[in-house]
Parts: sequence; C-alpha cells; structure tokens
Amino acid sequence: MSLIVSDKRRVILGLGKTGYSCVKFLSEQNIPVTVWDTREAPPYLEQCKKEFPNVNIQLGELDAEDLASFSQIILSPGLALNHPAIVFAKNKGVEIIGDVDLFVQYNQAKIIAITGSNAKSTVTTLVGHLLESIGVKAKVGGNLGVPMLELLDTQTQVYVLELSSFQLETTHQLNADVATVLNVSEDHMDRYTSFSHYHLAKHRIFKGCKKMVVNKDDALTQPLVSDNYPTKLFTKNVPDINQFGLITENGDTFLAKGFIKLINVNELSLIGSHNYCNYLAALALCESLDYNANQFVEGLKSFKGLTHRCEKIATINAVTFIDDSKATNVGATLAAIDGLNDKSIHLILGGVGKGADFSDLKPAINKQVKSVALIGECTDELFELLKDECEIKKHETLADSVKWLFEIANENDVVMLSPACASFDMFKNFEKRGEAFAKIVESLK
Ligand code: UMA
Ligand code: ADP
Repeated sequence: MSLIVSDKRRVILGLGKTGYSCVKFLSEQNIPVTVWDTREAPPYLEQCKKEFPNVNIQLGELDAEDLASFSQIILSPGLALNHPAIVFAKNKGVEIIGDVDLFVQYNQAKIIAITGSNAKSTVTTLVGHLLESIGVKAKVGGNLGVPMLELLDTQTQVYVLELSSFQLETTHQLNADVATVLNVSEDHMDRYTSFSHYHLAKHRIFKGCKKMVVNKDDALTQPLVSDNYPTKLFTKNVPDINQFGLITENGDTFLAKGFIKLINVNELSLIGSHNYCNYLAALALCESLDYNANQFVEGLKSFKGLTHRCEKIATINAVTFIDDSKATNVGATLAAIDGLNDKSIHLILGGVGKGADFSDLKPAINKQVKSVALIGECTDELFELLKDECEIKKHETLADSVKWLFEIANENDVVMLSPACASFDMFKNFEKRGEAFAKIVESLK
C-alpha cells in the first residue's frame, strides 16, 4: 500500500461518519478527493457541502466504469467489498483501503486493537478507563463511535481502537502494539458468504502486530498466523502461571494472574462470568504494553460499564429488569443467560436476524428460561424453533411483551431484553430499543 501522495485520484465511498472523517482528514491536508454515497441524502451531505465546498460529491448507485477511473478507493465499513462495482474497480487495479489504513500512516502513538463478535465496546472502554486511571493519555474510538481519524492528535500516548470485521476487511497492515480477537461467534451472516469468511476478516487485526492477547477458552480467537509473537492468555477457568483467569475460594471469586489474586469480583460493577472475562482481557491488554496488572485495581473498581449491556435498570415487586439491548447476536444472548445462571429468566427475543442460525439458543432456553416473549421480524422463525422449550408468545409491541412477562414473573425472577437480533425493524438503533424498554418498565411502577 502506498503512502498518501498527491498524484492519486481518490474516491471516498460513503458519506456517513467514516466517510466524512476521511473527507475532513484529507481536505485539511489539501489532498483533493471525490466522495460518493449510494444514498440520495447521506447523513453528512449538508455538512460536507458547507465545510468543504471544493469536494466533488456524487450520489446514487455506484457506476463500475466511473469507479475504475480512480486510482484509490477509501471504503466506508457500511459498504461491502463484494459490491459488483467495487469488485470491477479492484480487478482493474484500483487500490482499496479503509480509514484504518489512513490512520496507521499518520499515527505516532501506541495502538491497542480490539475486535471480537461481542464485548468489543465494553473492553475498549474499560482499557481506556484503566489506562487513564494511572495517568496514561489514552483515547478510545473506532467502531465504538468516534471515527479513528478524528482521534489523531499529538498528545495521545495510546489509542484504544474497537474494530469491526467490516473495518478490518479493508485494513492491510495495522501494526498494533497489541491486538486481540476477544471471541468469535456468528454475526453479520447477511454480509458474509460463510462463517469462515467472517472469521478471517476478524483475524486481519493481527497483521503486523507486536503482541497478542488470546482467549484460551475460544479456539477461534487463536491467531491463524505463526504463533511466535509474545502472547498473553485469559480464561474463565483457573489460570496457569502468567495467565489471567478466575480463582474461586470459599465461595468467593477473584480475578487473578497466575496464582495471585487481584480483586474479588464482588468489588466490580459488571456481573456474569462473561464480564469477568472482559476484565481479564482488559488487564492482559494493558500488561502487554508493559504496565502491571496490580496498578489497575482502583480502575477496575471504578469502571461502571456501558448502558444497554446486561444493565440492571429496576426492581419492581422483587422482579429484576435487565436491559441487554446491545445483544444483537446469539452469542451475546447466550452469554447474558449464562451470566444469570442462578436465576429464572423471562426473555424478550426478536428483531432483525441478520441471517443468523438461532438453534444454539435452544438448549440454553430449555435449561434456564421460563418464558419467551417474541417481537419483530424474526418472530415466526423463533416461535417455530422454541415453541417446545418454554412458555412462548408472539407480541406486536415491546410494551405488550414486557407487560406479559411481568404478569407471569414470580418474586426473584428476571425479565431481560436480550433479543439476539438487531433493532432496525422497530427502532432506530439498539440504544432507542433499550430506552423504550426502560420507559415501559418505568410505567409498571
Ligand atoms: N450506506 C449506504 N450507501 C453508502 C454508504 C453507506 O447505503 O454509500 C449505508 C450502509 O449500508 C450502512 C449505513 O449506510 O447501513 C452506514 O454505513 P457507513 O459506512 O456510512 O457507516 P458510518 O456512519 O461511517 O459508521 C461506521 C460504522 N457503521 C457500520 O459499520 C455500519 C459505525 O459502527 C462506527 O461507529 C463508525 O463507522 C465509526 O467508526 C456502527 C455499527 O453498527 C455502530 N457497526 C457494526 C456493529 O457494531 O455490529 C459493524
Ligand atoms: P460489541 O461492541 O462487540 O457489540 P459490547 O460490549 O457492546 O460488544 O456488548 C455487546 C453484547 O455482548 C452485550 O449484550 C453484552 O452483554 C454481551 N457481552 C459482553 N461481554 C461478552 C462476552 N465476553 N461474551 C459474549 N457476550 C458478551
């Protein structure tokens, strides 16, 4: 991949957050660009016209011949590499990169790079919090929300980047100081031709990395490249020497490094063994930058977690309500159910399935879930799959589903929104779905 030089004809595809950050970044360096979005009114259209009037903007379906006339495409994550016009341009020799490649060319600080099917946002935010808790100037971003080019400055010591498989598809050489794939389970099957295609995209995070963090319990997180890199392991189980894991003694569970107990999980805000793994992964990532896990005990205690991820929002008549709206795939919902292993659960499931195979839900629901309320696009598919596993009912609205579950829940039970699906059929995004859930719960008081 070549460095930014001025003889290229560049086109940025997409004028959402990423596309606009690329327009801004390149324009500020007087590098001419065209930006092209297939939508008639992409989110940053007006802002782009106003702030960068010299940028050539094209709207509407991509034209293969036109695209092939550029020398470089800077692709937004929302557009797939297998779009026919993009494939055509690539075959004609057009270079295709993403915002990560641009970021890497300009970055001077350390990079902690984090991907996985689930827990990316939690671990990225936690690592940022831990580093700041000991005075390191760290910035978090990427798929988390703020495009990484907007993070670049001269003061930051460490960038903690959450990277999606979409972003990694166009990443050639990340050169992270430490990289990890936290876990791998099915997601975005509407975009990938196979699970292995998705798995391979995730593993591009290791390209050029100096150190790795690997989930010992998930073979799919282990690097596909040669394993001569310094590697730290984390596990839900008792750790071997120098690994991060959990030690249980006299009914108390501790985060531990080897046989050294670091902190009792009772002192932490996040619940469930999946979240304990997230703390362990974050510690392993920080230690890979040559900090010491012991330095982070106060930071572990003060991390409050992110909203809509297994968040306890209310207790009414001794029934606990949990908002796990961010559970947009089967793996996340299974982790949430598993994390509540001593509770009877009433679960709200459904939404946009993204081509997922839901069958892994069956045994967990049979074992631990008393009733399921179904909403959204996947209702019929989920009903057919789960109708013999527990009490189950289809609902038109989220409000109806919450009210029904509250009626049948007993004292000490849990009503949880952990839908295993995306929200776009009924809500703008997972945040709006979680907020709607909280409002409905509030109305039950
Ligand atoms: N789109 C078009 N035509 C275009 C360009 C985009 O129809 O020409 C559509 C895409 O199909 C998509 C939407 O517009 O439905 C947004 O795409 P985008 O590439 O413009 O997205 P950005 O606004 O740049 O936001 C992206 C990430 N979005 C996606 O990957 C879809 C954001 O992650 C990320 O926070 C942001 O860059 C900054 O890095 C969001 C996301 O949903 C949260 N990520 C997926 C996930 O977490 O599961 C991967
Ligand atoms: P991502 O950014 O990868 O979507 P989040 O931290 O936003 O990750 O969490 C997404 C969902 O995954 C939430 O429902 C959360 O409860 C669940 N989750 C969190 N940690 C894990 C884990 N270690 N394994 C599986 N699911 C998890």
